[in-house]
Amino acid sequence: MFGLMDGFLKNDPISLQKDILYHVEYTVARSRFSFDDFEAYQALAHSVRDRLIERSHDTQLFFKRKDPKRVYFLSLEFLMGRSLSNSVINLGIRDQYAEALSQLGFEFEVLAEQEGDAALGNGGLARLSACQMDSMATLDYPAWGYGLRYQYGLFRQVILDGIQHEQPDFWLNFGNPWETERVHVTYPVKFYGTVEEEILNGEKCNVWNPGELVEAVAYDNPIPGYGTRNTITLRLWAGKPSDQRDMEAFNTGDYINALVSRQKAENISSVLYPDDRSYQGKELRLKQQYFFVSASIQDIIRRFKDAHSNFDEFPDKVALQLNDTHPSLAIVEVMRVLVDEEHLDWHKAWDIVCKLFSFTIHAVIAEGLEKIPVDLLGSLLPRHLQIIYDINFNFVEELKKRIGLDYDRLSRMSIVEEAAVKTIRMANLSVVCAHTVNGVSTVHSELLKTKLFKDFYELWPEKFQCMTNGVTQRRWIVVSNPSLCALLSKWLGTEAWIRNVDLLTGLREYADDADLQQEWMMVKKVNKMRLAEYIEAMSGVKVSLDAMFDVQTKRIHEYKRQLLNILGIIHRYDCIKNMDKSQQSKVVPRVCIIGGKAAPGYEVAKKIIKLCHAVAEKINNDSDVGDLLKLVFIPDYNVSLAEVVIPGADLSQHLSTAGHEASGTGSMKFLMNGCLLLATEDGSTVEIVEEIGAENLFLFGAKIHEVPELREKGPAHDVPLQCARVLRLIRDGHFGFQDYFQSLCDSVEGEDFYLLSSDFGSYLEAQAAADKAFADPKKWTKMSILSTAGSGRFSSDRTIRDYAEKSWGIEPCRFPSEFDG
Ligand code: KOT
Repeated sequence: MFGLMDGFLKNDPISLQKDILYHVEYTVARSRFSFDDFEAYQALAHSVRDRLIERSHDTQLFFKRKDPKRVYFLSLEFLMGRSLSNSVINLGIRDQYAEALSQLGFEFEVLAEQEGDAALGNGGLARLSACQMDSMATLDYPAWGYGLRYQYGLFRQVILDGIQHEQPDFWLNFGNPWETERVHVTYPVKFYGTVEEEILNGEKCNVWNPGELVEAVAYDNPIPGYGTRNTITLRLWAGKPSDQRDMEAFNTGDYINALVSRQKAENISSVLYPDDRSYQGKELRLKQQYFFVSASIQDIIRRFKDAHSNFDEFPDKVALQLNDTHPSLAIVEVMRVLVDEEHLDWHKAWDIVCKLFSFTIHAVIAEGLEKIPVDLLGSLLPRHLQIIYDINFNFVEELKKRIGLDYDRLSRMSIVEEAAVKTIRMANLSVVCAHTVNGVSTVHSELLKTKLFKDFYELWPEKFQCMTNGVTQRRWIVVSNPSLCALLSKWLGTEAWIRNVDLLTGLREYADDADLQQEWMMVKKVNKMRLAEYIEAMSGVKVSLDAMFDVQTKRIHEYKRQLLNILGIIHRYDCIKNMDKSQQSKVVPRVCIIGGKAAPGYEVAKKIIKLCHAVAEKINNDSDVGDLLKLVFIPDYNVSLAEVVIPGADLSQHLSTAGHEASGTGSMKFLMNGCLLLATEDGSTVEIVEEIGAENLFLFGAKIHEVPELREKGPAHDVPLQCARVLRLIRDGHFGFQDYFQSLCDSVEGEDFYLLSSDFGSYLEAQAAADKAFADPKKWTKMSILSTAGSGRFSSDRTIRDYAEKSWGIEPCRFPSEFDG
């Protein structure tokens, strides 16, 4: 007999084939006798989606029955990339699908390439959210992700003559098979208008009469765990015109304007802001923040009220995670709902709200903290501004009792900044309310305590925690590096490391084993071949597989110092040019690979991209240099490209000026893939050194505590000769565009805020050490094995356990099933 606990859908290759053909015929509406790769991908994706939906129903029903405390992860950005391979691997049915497809005459890998990236985020913060969702599902936590369903994701980067151009990312044009539109899950979101005091049941209360109403519609994206039936949901909101308001407008006869205003509603969720860290006080951005916060909070409260009637229990059932300050209006929104709509007493409501939130900061410097102009907030969300003032009043009164009338400190800690433009400090609001505040690496968390939030730390030391970032080994090894995955399972004698990555330490005992080394090098070679093929197809540059593949891929930022890398490459080029043949024969050949997007308005970053292209043009066409040095820029770097680039890298560079990178997560992905790091002692690198030992990577540069003094020395400090020579080559026009590049050179020889010149010598030494190690394959391979072996601590599984235990207070809630792998 068929039991309700059995899955409805079968996963043997024949059943999968039947399902794929069903979707070809009835979902994609093509003949099952004739369909192309893209149509096959669509049908395949729909058949996978069916299985995800089944599991997510089971998971939700189970959660409902158990009613555990849930965590709601609020983030304005999720950088999910592709879903197909990740889903079938987590479901444990990749091989069955591959077989089913091959009998139909298709190759799984080829179809997987048909999928576009879901790029609903900028960089580190957004990809971290995606990794954390994977870990929350895998570890069976009762979790939800909430965000915005942008119609246009992060811009596509197109390079013309070395200059970055931005083009829209029409990612939804061909439909998105992974999401389900929940037409019945909609909430009204209010904007503008006025607040009136009214008497209700003899009590004074504030009533917000909005000037604009927009409907939020839910789109659910299933996130399957690995080795479990649990499948959680990432719920993304899209703006839709509110019929209620529209009918009024249409009835007044203003047909055109009524239609235009419908369009405006959709604009709210239309575009992702492409700058990850500057706040320009844009109204649309604030609207986006409130829109997603309001819909999410309504949804969360609705779910709570389905099972509970007393808000005293709210903090026992709900944990709210703020991913940076972007969702921090949630604090104010919950206060508003509890006080104005649920009619709780202010102090009781505040007491509840303070038990709900944990707050993660990703910024490093005070200028990175979000501030919202009071005028803007007051016009868009008049009631929220009142509530913030009230929160601040109570806080400052409390503070005076604790610290006395230290006005400087009081004004630094105030949520309201009384400057020329009066603003709300969202980070202060979040620290005041959250029960835990965390940084994303040990050094960053210390920095928060000693610099950014020193005043708050002294007041509430117990709030401050460290949750070092991590990345998911499912995507960053199993999906993107199948050869390494197979090798790891073989040598560890188990696949258990995919759920318990600490087992990778078991590799250490074989680090000198000649057989493992041999196989390890083969795996790297396979991955380098894949990357080399991509490079040739994309740029026409042929690269030698014997060369060291040296990669720096990340957003282009001055503090990340791609410029230092390029100056180093010019130095290498200059050295090779000045060598005789016998000296040249000793040079370790390099393929330097740089990739990343610059924010559209970030002129300096765009100049760095142009310089990279100009230098590449010169080097790659110089027959004196040949295979000894190549430089390629990979345009439009995104998650799916990272899946090709990272496994193929021998060396990766993480060059941030010490004290500027909160954590860095790219380095963790490279580390897992046995790529050696060349890095400054910044962010999470400090912890990587603790795990793998300083002898297994190439460290260089000023340390965090040395930076202020070096900066003090300022423009007067000596530019080392080697650096000066490289800058002279640029200034003299060796790479063309002489005038255009002068300002980049000035920045190094002038203020040198990011300390390129003072770190240059030590950077070259680290590069020389890397060359030397690469020339000794046994040594290099051992270092590479030890890198992977020591990467366990940087799994997002560990990060999520940290959050669950130290901050959210939640327990796993695993669907009991014979199917749970
Ligand atoms: C966002 C807003 C203000 C300031 C900084 C940010 C920010 C920081 N966005 N992304 N990040 C990166 O977040 C990653 C995940 O924590 C870190 O690894 C990385 O160091 C940050 O730069």
